[in-house]
This record gives sequence, C-alpha cells and structure tokens, in this order.
Amino acid sequence: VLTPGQVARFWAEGVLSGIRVLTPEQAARAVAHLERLEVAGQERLPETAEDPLQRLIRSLILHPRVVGAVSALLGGVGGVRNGDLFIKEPGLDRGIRWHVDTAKPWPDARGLVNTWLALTPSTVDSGCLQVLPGHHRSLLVDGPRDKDHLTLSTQALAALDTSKVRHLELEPGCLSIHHFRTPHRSDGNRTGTRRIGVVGRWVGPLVTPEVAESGQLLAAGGPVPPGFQPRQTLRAGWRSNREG
Ligand SMILES: O=C(O)CCC(=O)C(=O)O
Repeated sequence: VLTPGQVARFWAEGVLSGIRVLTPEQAARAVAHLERLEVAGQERLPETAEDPLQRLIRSLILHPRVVGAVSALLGGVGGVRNGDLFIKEPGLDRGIRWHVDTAKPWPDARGLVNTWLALTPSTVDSGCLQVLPGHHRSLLVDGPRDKDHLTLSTQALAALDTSKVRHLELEPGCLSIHHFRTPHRSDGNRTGTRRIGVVGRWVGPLVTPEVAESGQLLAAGGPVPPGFQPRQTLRAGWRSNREG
C-alpha cells in the first residue's frame, strides 16, 4: 500500500496524507449507511459484535488498505486499541486544541499511530486535521503528564513553531496517518455539510500494554502481541462539535 519513500517520509515527519482507501462513491455510501443508523446525541459506538453500526465502523477501520498501510509503517500490526468518530456539524465554530495522543515519550511510544479516514471532504473550511510535522520524537517542554491531560500548555506551544502547521486536506475515501506524538488540532466547520473522520488508534507488534495504556486490542487479522487480550468489538467514541 505504501512505497518505501512514503514510509521514510512518515518516520521523518510523523505524518503521511492522501492515501486512497475508498472510492468517493464507497465513501458516500458509508455516510448514507452511517446516517441511517446513527441516533441523535450518540456518544459511543454500540459494542455488540453484530450491531450494524459497530460492523460498519469496524470494517472501515480494519479496511485491508488501512491495515496494509499501518503494517508497512510498523513492520506488522498488533491491533486497534480504540477508535473515534469525529463529526463536525456544519456552521459550528468550535475546534479542538493542540494536543498529542499519549503522554508516553519517544522511543517508548514509537509503535503508536492513528489512521484518519475522511468520509466527507475534509478541507481548511470544514475543519480538517492540522499537524506539526517533525515533532513526534521531540521531548515537549512542559509536555503532557498523563493520558487525561494531553492538551498542550501555553509553555509547550511557545516552544514549538506553530507557523509550520500543515493542513491535511482529504477527499472523501482518503486517509492520513499521524503518530500519537505528532501535535495536532482542528478548527470548526464553516461549510454547509458535515465533516466526518473515522479514527483508528493502532498499536504495533512490539508495544506493551503499559505503553498502550490498555490490556485489550481489536485484532487486525493476526494474533495480538504478548500481554494483550484480543477483543471482538471496537471501542469508539462518537465525538461531535455540538458538545464541548
Ligand atoms: O478530527 C479531528 O478534528 C481531531 C482528531 C484528533 O484529535 C485525533 O485524531 O486525535
């Protein structure tokens, strides 16, 4: 799925974008399916293996091209720790502040990556993901203390050059991958349509439960690494910019 050049670029920058996973038509069908099943005020993905929404989101995160891309980066896959749906409703200004996805520093955190699959156009106007390339190995000044405090402080941000921000615009059906230690944020949605991103939080084959901060993984076709229990279902949050 990825060329050696793309793999090298990911490890240099902590981010890779524009990987085609679904055709635009398949992405549109996934949105229609999702919107038939979604309920108002949904906060989590249902966790019954056969639930149709669970099956839909699980199949998007475990799409063979997503698994192939993660495997190319990590030298195999351990599994998916959890997922998140990030839905930005039209015309809502609220964004997400600069943060990282783990307090574990490099190199312990090396095998932790996120896949971000766009189901609708993700653009500067709709609040696409923004990243600071090249910082996944950095020891952040005043960095996050633990998994419940991952937002970067003013001091941490002052030590980073946020003018180097990269906007990860994606067409429907395209994927970006960002390392857990790559600082990222996003703005509100100024367009008239929803911005929907499906995020998988992946663990590589050499990661321990202590570093993953979880003892369970959704398997991605192979065995989960030593110390983890395999799960049949995906745990995922349903995050909307309607709530805080
Ligand atoms: O989709 C977004 O706007 C934010 C995603 C994010 O923060 C994440 O994947 O950790």
